[in-house]
Amino acid sequence: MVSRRDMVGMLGGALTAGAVARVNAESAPQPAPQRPSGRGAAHTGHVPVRSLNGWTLPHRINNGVKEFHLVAEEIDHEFAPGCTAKCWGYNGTTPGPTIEAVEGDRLRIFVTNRLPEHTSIHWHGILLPSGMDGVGGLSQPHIKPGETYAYEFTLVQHGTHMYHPHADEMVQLAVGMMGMFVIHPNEPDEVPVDRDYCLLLHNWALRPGTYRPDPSIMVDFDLWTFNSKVFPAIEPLLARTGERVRIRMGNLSMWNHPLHLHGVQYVVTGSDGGRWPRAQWRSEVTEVVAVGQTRDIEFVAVPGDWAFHCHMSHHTMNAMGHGIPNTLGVDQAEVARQIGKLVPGYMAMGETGMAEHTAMHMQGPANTLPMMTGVGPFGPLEMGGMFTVVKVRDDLAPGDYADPGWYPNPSGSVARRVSDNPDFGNPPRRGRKA
Ligand SMILES: [Cu+2]
Repeated sequence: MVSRRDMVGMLGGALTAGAVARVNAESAPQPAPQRPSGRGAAHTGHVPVRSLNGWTLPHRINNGVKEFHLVAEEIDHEFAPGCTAKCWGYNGTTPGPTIEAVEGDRLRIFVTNRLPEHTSIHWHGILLPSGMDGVGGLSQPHIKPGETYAYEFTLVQHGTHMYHPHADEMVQLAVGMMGMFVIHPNEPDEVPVDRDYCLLLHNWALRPGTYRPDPSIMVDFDLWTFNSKVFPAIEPLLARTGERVRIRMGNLSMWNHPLHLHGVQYVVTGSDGGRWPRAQWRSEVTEVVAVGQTRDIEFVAVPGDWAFHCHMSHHTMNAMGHGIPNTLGVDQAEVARQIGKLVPGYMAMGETGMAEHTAMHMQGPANTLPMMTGVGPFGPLEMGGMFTVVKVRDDLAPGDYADPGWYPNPSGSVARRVSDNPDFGNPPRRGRKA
């Protein structure tokens, strides 16, 4: 960790507190790195981070500097089979590829703008010189269409960070421009992890039947995503029983998201501020990742298929109408009969609940996912959006990320039906005669 006071001396690009004096003495505006960059994360025993449904940006070493190249551009993005949209991202994807580096690395990041309007990149949470902070108009001129800018700075911290434009943000974030920026510590972890996942939380106003996210929307979104995918297109998170798993979560959406994991008490261990001192770790089963924040959670994997999702229940749904009358408990048979004369196949919705509103029953507008979807080993999962499954198996090889299918529950360990009579057992019910 470095203090703000250390930083004042280090902004010129020194690597550690111990190097501050040396840099001050040399007064070098762009000092060379203390040692060459370019060691992989493996150098310090850290497993490479795995971006769900995503990828890590390759780099090259140029004179001891790690060089990355991001290209801002329009892309065709698939949220899940059956729903694609024109989005903006980096190097062909939203989110853009994860940038992964090690504390102490000197970086040069080229940013080429292939968008129809200007952009910039802000390195969110990263300690760097003011002129590298990427706020268009404040810290630099905007990057005009066709131009390439170079950002250059030395990493003086570790942690889970993000990158995003600081230019026409309302539009550029709303259509998918964002990425993760993971910095590993420059020394081995006291408590190493075996699997290191990362994902970005986001929301999209992709109105049913349309193909471009609407940037003007502030609260009323249709799609809620982990790394720009909705369930069931979100990859499961795999682990072998007993492995220590970290999930790094960043939030560049317009809502806060309480992320809930079944099956374990996880420990919240870090954020933009790096891996916290152990005295600050705390056990939770739900952690709010607020807008603009990152959070790391860690747990020791126990066998099973465990739901991992946002606990805002509308955030585990896909497109739905929010302005409709409440039909819960309303007999709509006559209305359905009348409408059915005009619209063959019309089905009244939601008399007993929304469970009927699943993939099996509903054919929505073009390019529009069912509100709830996904099928598990016991039937429809009735989820969408920010939902996936942590799959833990005894026999998974270390580093194996191939989906092992559904959990084979040991015999006798699944909830079972004991009666189909509603009077079964006659338990006490207030206001009812026994
Ligand atoms: Cu949420």
